[in-house]
Amino acid sequence: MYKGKARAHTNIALIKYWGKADETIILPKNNSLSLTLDAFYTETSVCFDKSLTADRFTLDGVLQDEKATQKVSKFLDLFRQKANCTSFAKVESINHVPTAAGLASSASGLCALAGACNQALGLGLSQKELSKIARKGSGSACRSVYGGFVEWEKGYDDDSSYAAPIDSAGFEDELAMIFIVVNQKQKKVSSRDGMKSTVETSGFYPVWLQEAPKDLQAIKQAIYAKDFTKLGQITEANALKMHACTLAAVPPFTYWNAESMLAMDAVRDLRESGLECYFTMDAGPNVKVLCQKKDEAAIFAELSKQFRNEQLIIAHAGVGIEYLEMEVSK
Ligand code: 2P0
Repeated sequence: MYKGKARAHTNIALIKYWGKADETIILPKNNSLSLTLDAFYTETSVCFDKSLTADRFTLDGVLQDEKATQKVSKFLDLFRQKANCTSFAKVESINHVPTAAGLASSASGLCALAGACNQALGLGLSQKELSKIARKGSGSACRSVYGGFVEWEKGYDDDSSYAAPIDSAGFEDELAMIFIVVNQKQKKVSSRDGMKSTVETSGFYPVWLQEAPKDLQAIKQAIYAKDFTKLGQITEANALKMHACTLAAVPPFTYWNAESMLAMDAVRDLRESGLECYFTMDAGPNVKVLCQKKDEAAIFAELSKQFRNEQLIIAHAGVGIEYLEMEVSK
C-alpha cells in the first residue's frame, strides 16, 4: 500500500489563461500570471492498494460519479506510468471553501492530487516536474504548486510548459483579495468548453493573443516596481478583454450576471471615492476585488453596505504545495 497526502491552495489569474494550443496535454495559447491565495485550499490523500478493483474518489466525503472518477483515473494513470504501478487507488479530497461560496476549484484539487501521488509513489518529483504533470490535470493547477505571484510559461511541448514563481520581494504580502460571491443561478459554461468555443469562433480571440503578452510584460514590471495602481489597472483590463472575447463567440456567451455588474460598479464607485481597488472575474459570475491590505477593512465595510456579509470573503497571498503526514489508520 502506498499512501500520500498533500494540500494545495487555489490561485486567481491576474493575466488570464484563456485558450488551449493542445487540448490533450493542455498547452495554453498564452502565458498567464496568478496570485496563490490562502483562503481556499484542497487536501487530498491517495492510497494505491493492490486489493482494490477500481479507482475510488470521494470529494468532501461523497463518493463521486463515473465522469468525475474517470477524470481522476486518467490523471492517476500519469503517475502509475511514471512509477510502474498497476494498483488502483482510493482518493479522498476535502475542499476547504468557506460555506456557500460555490468556489470549488480544479486548480487546488488537481494540484493537491499531484502532490499526494508524488508522495505516495516516492517519485521525488521537483516542483517544476510536478507543475508539468499538474498542468495535464487542469491547466491552472500548474500554478498552484507555488505560492505568491506565479507565471505559467506556455511553452511549446509537454516538457516546456510549466509554472514558476515570480520574485516579487514580498509585494504579495501587501495585497488582499475580497471575493464577492454572487448568485450562481445561470446556465453554466465550463471553462473548458468556453475556451474552446472562444478559440474557434470569437473574432476577438486573435486580438486577445496580441494583448495578453503585452499585459503580461506590463504586469511583471508593475510587480517588480511594487506599483499597485498599475497592477490593478492591468488586472482589471485583462479580465475585461477575456470576457469581451466570450461576447464575440458564436454563439455568444457571458459568465456575468446582473449581480456581477453591480459588483463591478461598486468597485468603480469605491475607486472614485478614493478607495483604490480593482476587479477581476473568471469562468463564473463571482467578482474578486484586488486591494491593498491597508485598505481592506474600509473596502470591506463599504461593500458590506451593498452585499451580505456571507457574500464577502477576504483572502491574502497563500503558499505553494505542502506535503502532509498521513493519519495512522486504526
Ligand atoms: C485562469 N481560468 O487563468 C483562467 C481564467 C478561468 C478563467 O484556468 O480546461 O480549470 O482544466 O485547463 O484551468 C480555469 O480553467 O481549465 C481557468 P482546464 P481550468 O485561471
